[in-house]
Amino acid sequence: MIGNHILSQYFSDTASHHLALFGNGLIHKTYTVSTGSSPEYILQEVNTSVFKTPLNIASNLEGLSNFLEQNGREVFYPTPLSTITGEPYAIESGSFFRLTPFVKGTHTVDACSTAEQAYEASLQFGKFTAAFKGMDVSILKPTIPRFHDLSFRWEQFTEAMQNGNKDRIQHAAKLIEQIQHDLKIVTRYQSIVSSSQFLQRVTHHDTKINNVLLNGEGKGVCVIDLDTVMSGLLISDLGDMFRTYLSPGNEEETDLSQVYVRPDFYKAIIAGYLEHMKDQLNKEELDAVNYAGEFMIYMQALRFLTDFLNDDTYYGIKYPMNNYDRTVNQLALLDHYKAVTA
Ligand code: GN1
Ligand code: MG
Repeated sequence: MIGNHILSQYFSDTASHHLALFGNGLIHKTYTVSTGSSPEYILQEVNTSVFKTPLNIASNLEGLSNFLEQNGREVFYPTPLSTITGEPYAIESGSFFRLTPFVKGTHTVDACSTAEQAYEASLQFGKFTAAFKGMDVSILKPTIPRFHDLSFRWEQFTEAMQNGNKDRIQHAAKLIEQIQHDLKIVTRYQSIVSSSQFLQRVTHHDTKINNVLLNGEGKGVCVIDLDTVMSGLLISDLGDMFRTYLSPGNEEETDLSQVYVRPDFYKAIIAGYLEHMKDQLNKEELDAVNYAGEFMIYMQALRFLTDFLNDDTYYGIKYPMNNYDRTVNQLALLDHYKAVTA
């Protein structure tokens, strides 16, 4: 258990600070810090095998806040505090820790269970991106290189087909065929990235519902978890909301009768996103709204399948066929999605 030696890099007196493990995040280890009965800070140990350059995250956050300040704009999101010596992280035995204020009166949900929640979350992600209109996004550094680059994910899949586990390749023959059958999703991505009509904007890249803080009335307060904020495309943020809010069953669901698209949630995501973004999107981008869901659902199926073929080196698994089942799940969702948006 980490202890007060980390906190002492932030506070001169840590005698009354208590740490408790918090949440169920798969990537970072998270703790609450309190001196009384309610949490006052969130302490996170950054997973440096996923985020190999934590200083890029800090540099991006600084770039964002400089832009807001210089342009007299405001959008609220919690940002890490500096240590007593002015550093963005407390470093201990090579591990990086950061401390962020806990936003009082807020909570998160792990599943999107009403269309109102879908609307509230989507509105917050659109508001976040919209606040940075006009920013030179080339100053943002990649925190995970080529994270939502579908051509790169396709290359990784091709590589796994050559060097991956032979038995698994054989076992997954049907899924591989389905993936290959949809190659046009990759081709459309390639035409989008080479088109000058698709603007690079400040993009969150992890628009799951639990990355939005909600207040006691269930209204959205702000987005959190800014590690993957980088320059990116509309299809990433909108697409991952479609991928993760539309179906009542999530990506772990093996009962496929629970995996389908709720049309009212679909409308709510678009309405929420456009609330702040409608004036910024051009015709080509608006025409790609439906493609966004195909793009993200397909990319996730591809990533799960690639990891399965590579003997599960990236995603945590709970049982041997977990990544296989996740691929089946995402391909089923893709079929439903295509049918609803055709
Ligand atoms: C990972 O574990 P989580 O929810 O933070 C992944 C996302 C995937 C998601 C699929 C850094 O996110 O891109 O969509 O799993 N994040 C990273 O569950 O790879
Ligand atoms: Mg996350």
